[in-house]
Amino acid sequence: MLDEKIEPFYDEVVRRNPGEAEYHQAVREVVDSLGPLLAKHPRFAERKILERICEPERQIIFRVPWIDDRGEVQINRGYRVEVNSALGPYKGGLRFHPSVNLGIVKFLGFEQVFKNALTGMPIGGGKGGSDFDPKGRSDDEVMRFCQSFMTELYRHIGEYTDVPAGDIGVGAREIGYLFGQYKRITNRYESGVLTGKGLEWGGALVRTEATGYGTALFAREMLAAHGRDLDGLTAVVSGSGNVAIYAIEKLQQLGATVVACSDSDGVVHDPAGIDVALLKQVKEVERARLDRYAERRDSATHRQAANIWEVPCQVALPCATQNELNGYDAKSLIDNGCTVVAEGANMPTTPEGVRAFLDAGVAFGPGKAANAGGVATSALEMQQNASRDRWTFEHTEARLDDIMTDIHRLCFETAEEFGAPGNYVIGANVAAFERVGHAMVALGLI
Ligand code: NDP
Ligand code: 2IT
Repeated sequence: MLDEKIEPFYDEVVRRNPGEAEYHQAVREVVDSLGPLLAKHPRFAERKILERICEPERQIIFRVPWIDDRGEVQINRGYRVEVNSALGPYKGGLRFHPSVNLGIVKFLGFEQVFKNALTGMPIGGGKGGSDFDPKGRSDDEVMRFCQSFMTELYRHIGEYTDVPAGDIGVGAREIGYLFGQYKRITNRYESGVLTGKGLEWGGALVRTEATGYGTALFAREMLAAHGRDLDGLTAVVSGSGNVAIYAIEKLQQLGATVVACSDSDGVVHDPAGIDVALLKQVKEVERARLDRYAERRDSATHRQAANIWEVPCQVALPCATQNELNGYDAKSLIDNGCTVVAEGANMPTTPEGVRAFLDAGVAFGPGKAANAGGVATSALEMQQNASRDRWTFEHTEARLDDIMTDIHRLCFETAEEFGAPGNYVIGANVAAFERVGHAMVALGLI
């Protein structure tokens, strides 16, 4: 496809997928990067690679009925969108959050295809989830929901077919209930069907930490490309879930001070540096809200409905959710001296925000590159399951570090090759699309 055909192509994607704003946004960002690549490989246009990538291979929507603790019937909607399997089985997380809808699952699955390609591991892309809201639900309710969800999902997944994992609202507890039901229905101990498992039953060391660690390592590489490091820098990390907690931990191990984090209610400001042990106790053990952190720490304050991006910092890692950082926020960060942004969440920066960062010369690492450490370590978990092996923390973390360093180098060098030095958005989109595109050409019209 030539450059002038991109606009009508995008219009057609919007027409065929009405009302799916996040999906349109994710497609637009990739498509806008691809002109020079499509000119380089005419075969991609002949074989309609872009058109096929934007049409998921399979989209599954199902009813999830379950009974709450009061004995009342609840009905949620479940999704699994299997976007592309040219490089390997569909791979990607499950999100349980009331905002989940088809457009959100499709945007996440679309991003996942490219992210997974960047890891260099043999994994295709997909995503799933439900509009189930785990907040305020008892452990038994979560279990009953997961069992009902898997009672339908099991027929669509498998270690060689589709391998889900966690995302927002889905951690080791939920993966446990999902895996237990899969095992019961299929009568197979098929460890490689899900990743993010507990360490006692097939999980891999470092998977819990991997996304956050990987994002911090990507930020380290972005600084290293300019002869700098994290030591002594001030950072801000939005969110306070799985990705945020371990991004904070690794940033601080690398010498930065993280002075703020957040949840959907507000912002914790802690100029002394976030106490990660206390944060884990509040969020992972007690499953409490973030204000409890501030109650227990003298140096910290909690402000409701505050804007975390107004806290001055040199490094910012958005690690909560999509479109959490807009053009105004980007301008605040830039005005306050921020020079490095790495996305731990998927598509957390709006198109206006991305443009502001690129125009200001901020080093901007898009999620599909910067947060790929989670899914890459999922692939390492699959590898350990397949070989019935168990690696040490140090060995696995060293693999993660190599993978993140390689992804950074690939994006950096691709951006230079395509005439956009320092533009990791173009570097990531082009390098990933090239990998998936070559595989799709080789596999014929499928
Ligand atoms: P968690 O459920 O562990 O944590 C999510 C965090 O983001 C919480 O602090 C939550 O606050 C906040 N959040 C979620 N939705 C919203 C919202 N609509 N508005 C404001 N805050 C919100 O999820 P993860 O840490 O796993 O995921 C965070 C991001 O990272 C997501 O974008 C996910 O897709 C992405 N990601 C996750 C990977 C993984 O391995 N887990 C891998 C790669 C990317 P609250 O508790 O108040 O809802
Ligand atoms: O967005 C993501 O990359 C994830 N939620 C992790 C996917 C995975 O399969 O580990």
